[in-house]
Amino acid sequence: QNDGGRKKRGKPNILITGTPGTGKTTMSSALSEATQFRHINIGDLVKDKSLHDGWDDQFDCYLINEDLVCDELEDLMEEGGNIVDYHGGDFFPERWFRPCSRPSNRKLRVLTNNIECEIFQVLLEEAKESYPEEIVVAVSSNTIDDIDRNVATLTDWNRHSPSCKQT
Ligand code: DAT
Repeated sequence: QNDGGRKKRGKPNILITGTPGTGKTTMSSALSEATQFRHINIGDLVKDKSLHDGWDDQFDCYLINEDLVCDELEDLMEEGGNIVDYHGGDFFPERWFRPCSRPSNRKLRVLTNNIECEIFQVLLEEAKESYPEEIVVAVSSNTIDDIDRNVATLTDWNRHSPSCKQT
């Protein structure tokens, strides 16, 4: 089919990451409502679709099977328009969150949420090692006002860069 030579375009994907309890799910829900992007809570997905290798008694959580998670999400991520909510992110394929070719789209595929604790620096460094540094954005989310402000900022960025080359 002749599409005028245009490459497939899609909405960006956004990764919301940070330590547990710092408001990732709260912010992802609000952002999903504001942007109509799909909210994917990895913890819930792993549980609902059994994408794990059993329960870990020591850490009191499922042993996530990273390959199964990536297989499950591949089509949706290629389509774009996803908010991925998880306390890690180094195992996701980089292409899911890579920067767009247009300079105006160069922000924010990856967002690191919160807060003033040591582990935050570790996560931020991890995110910067896993993704191009210019798309990693750290925000603080210590109050409800912070959430509103972050959602407004992200929605605005998204509005100004609604599409991006995914192929
Ligand atoms: P996470 O998904 O990172 O584990 P959550 O969204 O479930 O975190 O939030 C944990 C709790 O903190 C929940 O009771 C809501 C509250 N909370 C989240 N973000 C907040 C914020 N910016 N200010 C105040 N409370 C917040």
